[in-house]
Amino acid sequence: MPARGKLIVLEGLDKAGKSSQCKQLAAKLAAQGLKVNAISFPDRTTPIGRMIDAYLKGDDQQDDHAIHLLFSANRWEVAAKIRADIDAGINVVIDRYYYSGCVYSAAKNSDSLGLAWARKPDEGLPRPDAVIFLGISQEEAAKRGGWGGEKYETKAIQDRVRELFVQLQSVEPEKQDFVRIDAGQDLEEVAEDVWEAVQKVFKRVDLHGEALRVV
Ligand code: NYM
Ligand code: MG
Repeated sequence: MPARGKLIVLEGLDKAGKSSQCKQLAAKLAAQGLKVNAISFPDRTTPIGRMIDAYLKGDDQQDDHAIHLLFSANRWEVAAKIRADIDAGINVVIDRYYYSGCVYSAAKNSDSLGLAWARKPDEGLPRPDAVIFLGISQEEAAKRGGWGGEKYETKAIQDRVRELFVQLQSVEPEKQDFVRIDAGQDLEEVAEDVWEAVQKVFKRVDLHGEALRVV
């Protein structure tokens, strides 16, 4: 029986370089003759994704809880396809997942929307075999600057998101999922660290015949 596909997520703040690292990783896996499907969240192409896009661009207002649930629904739309790909031996590389979902919503500091509440709607989704967290320091983020004009792209929110990512990585089960990589390095060094981490995941999953888990 062929090995199942692996589910790898890249996470981090805006400007951490996730999208280009995802692209490189998918290309490297494909170059090894492996099947790979690269996706990103939010997927702005679906009807729910278009509502999210309008919210992020400031063209539409949403209650904090309502938009949170839309981000989650946007993942559930694709959950069965992710599972089918993994079963068919296709590796799935994802740019942002429910970890972003939790921290960006909780960064609004609303009393009724903490990390625990934020995590609930994603329970039952396929759980990644590893989450590669591209960490950048406050200084490095400030140097890169140049956020766009989308919702959350302010220093105050990004600083709070950074704190919440640390908090999320300090509790189980998320703690087990994260592999932290210094994204302040040169792009090539980051890509090498990502590749090294991914190879470890492949070895671990195949060696123990680990089944895909759920959030
Ligand atoms: N974002 C992303 C959320 O607030 N919740 C989520 O569940 C996800 C997946 O969307 N600032 C936020 C984080 C980003 C914004 O994502 C757009 P990107 O990857 O920058 O296009
Ligand atoms: Mg962004």
